[in-house]
Amino acid sequence: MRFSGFEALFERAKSLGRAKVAVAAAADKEVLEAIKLTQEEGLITPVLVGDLEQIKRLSFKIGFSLEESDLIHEPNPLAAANKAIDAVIDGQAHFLMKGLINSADFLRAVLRPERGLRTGRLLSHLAAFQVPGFSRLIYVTDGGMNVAPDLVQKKAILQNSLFYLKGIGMDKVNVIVLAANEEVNPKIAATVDAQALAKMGQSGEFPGALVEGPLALDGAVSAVALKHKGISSQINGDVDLFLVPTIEVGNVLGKSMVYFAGATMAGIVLGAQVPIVLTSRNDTPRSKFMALTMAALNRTTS
Ligand code: COD
Repeated sequence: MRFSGFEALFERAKSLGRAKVAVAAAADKEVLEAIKLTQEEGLITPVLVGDLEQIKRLSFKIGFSLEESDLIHEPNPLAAANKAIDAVIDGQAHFLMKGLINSADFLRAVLRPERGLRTGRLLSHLAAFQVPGFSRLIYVTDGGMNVAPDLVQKKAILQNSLFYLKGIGMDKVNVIVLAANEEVNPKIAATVDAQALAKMGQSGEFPGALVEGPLALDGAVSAVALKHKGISSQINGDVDLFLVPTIEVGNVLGKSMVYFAGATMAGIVLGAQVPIVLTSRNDTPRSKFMALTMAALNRTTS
């Protein structure tokens, strides 16, 4: 099973009933707008942690009634992150969302050794893209958290994404380990790692996934390009998930889809005790809404 777009993801998430999200440093207009939308759609109810005076002022401004929200007053952003994480650990919320706090500070709070959300697994970022002209969602990992993963980390990043995608109902995932070309060159680590990951796939280490690489972007999305280049690929242009070599490649690939191709993007962090919504200020309300949807879907499978 594949998701044709965010609408299909949303319908599935909605069928699971409301999830509770703890929002760290929630006094942010765009974040509250996304929370308002998702609550109105019956997807979530929030625990809002932050400066209550500001949360109330902003909520009033956007017409968001706080009647169904749990409220925790904590004006300091880092302390708010810690309290939101506490709410998750204490079972008051199914997942976590970043508000008006620096991403790295927020992630460090998530990773704090005591009362953090560590599991022993590597935390990694998974983004989903609805790209005009494509009849399926395209996923990219990791363009948001791990800066320059080694082979062991790439394997863990791939496992996180496959665990998520299988958990939401995808029975077969076509994975391309992205590089700039198809030849394995010892001087280009991305190609060496890609070959190693493809071999792991062949020996059954990623059940439910077809893993190929190294492959450049054109061959991942175009059977015609593969034919021109004389490359045989079982995936044959039908990629679901890109595993990228560095954070920059993932970040640029994702933003290119958004800014050059008009794609909508949503992303979450996987590998912690619960999914984590880590949106940036530039994300559109729809993008934040869809990130909440991705996390809500994952509540029992994280
Ligand atoms: N998964 C699990 N544990 C981790 C991870 C991870 N991905 N990263 C670090 N840890 C653990 C380490 O094992 C260690 O115990 C502790 O956390 C601190 O490790 P450091 O010193 O390597 O980590 P930091 O604090 O320097 O950085 C961690 C960040 C997540 C903040 C860092 O990786 C980062 O800034 N990533 C990029 C985030 C970003 O800017 N994204 C841009 C788009 S939003």
